Amino acid sequence: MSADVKQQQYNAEQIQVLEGLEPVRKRPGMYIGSTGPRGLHHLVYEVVDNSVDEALAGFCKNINVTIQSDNSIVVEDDGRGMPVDLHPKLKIPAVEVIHTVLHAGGKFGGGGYKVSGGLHGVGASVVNALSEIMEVEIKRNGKIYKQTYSRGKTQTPLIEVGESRKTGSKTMFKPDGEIFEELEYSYDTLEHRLREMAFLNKGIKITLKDEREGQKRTEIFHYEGGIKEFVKHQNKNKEVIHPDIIYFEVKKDDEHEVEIAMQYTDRYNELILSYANNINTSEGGTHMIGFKSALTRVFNDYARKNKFIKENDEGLSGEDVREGLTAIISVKLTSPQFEGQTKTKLGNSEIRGFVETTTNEYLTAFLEENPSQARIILDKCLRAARAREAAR
Ligand code: 0RA
Repeated sequence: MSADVKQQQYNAEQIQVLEGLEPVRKRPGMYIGSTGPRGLHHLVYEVVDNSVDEALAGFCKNINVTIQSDNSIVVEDDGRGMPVDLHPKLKIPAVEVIHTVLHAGGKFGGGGYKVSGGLHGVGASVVNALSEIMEVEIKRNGKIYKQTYSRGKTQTPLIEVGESRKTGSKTMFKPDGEIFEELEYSYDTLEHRLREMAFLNKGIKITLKDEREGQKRTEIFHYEGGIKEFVKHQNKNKEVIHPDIIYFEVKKDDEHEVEIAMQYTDRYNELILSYANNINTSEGGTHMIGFKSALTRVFNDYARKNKFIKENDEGLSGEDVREGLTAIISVKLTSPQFEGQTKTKLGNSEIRGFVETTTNEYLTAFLEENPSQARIILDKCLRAARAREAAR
């Protein structure tokens, strides 16, 4: 990199620091998509994502989300507590940097899979910018610290307010009525996303509590079986055709992980949900392509080997082997590339081969080890193929 390009980058960073969060308040849509209900709910996901990151890093088990009676939100976790030490350059506490500097602390940097990069992944500072009040309480170093912000600006310095032997972070925010068209949270919307997060991150316990008058309730989302239970949940009102959910999880290196769960139902349609770093990749991408190729390959190989179809027969199509299938594909990677119209298409090319090889291996093993279930699934695929032939 040339010296003047470096200089430019340096200046750009400086400007961002100096500008603070005004740009976020000027163009909220650029940062959270909209100022309607979607954007409003997005604020909660941004804050929860930071706690989920702490859980994925292995430091936190419980996340509590509360809708308070005034439609303010509290997110509390039992992680290490946000860092409070002074930022070497800015000379203010790290937690204050996280909340008042755009992108800074957004994803802290360094190691682990982060719930980010998807639609927005903009961090706590954007939530602050769009909140009339935001308060953090941190338990760390045997102490309890507190700081408040408003509309992107620090309101009170970080102070010690007590002592505690526990660690964790608690964030309260109230979305700004000057920004959002509507301030009322939908329990169902939050429930749907938080349950999905719990399925995608097995073992973490997310509690959702509604304290609003007339709709008080609490639900706990905690799935030791992870996406295996997600498939069961998706199939709960459907007739499944074989007893076992096919499931596998493989970590390749410190940078790539794939987890797949699948089960066939008696339906004609397929339901394949794919995720990258907990973000629903509704436009699919390389993980989806790898999975689909492996599926077609494995069932055709198995069908030929076991004489379900003749050696030089045309074989089963992709649609034939997906008919009635419910599947969840979840990949985690350190540098996800999101592409497509809505940035919900995974682009990382290395993921395709990884998912394909893994699915080939585990699905083949499942069919070999479970011949009676293999037979049921194959029968359904063959029926789909015959119906397709007949229609032609
Ligand atoms: C210690 C170090 C780092 C982050 C956290 C604790 C932490 C952040 C949040 C946000 C919500 N809950 C939290 N709990 C802990 C920085 C880690 C790094 O630099 O990778």
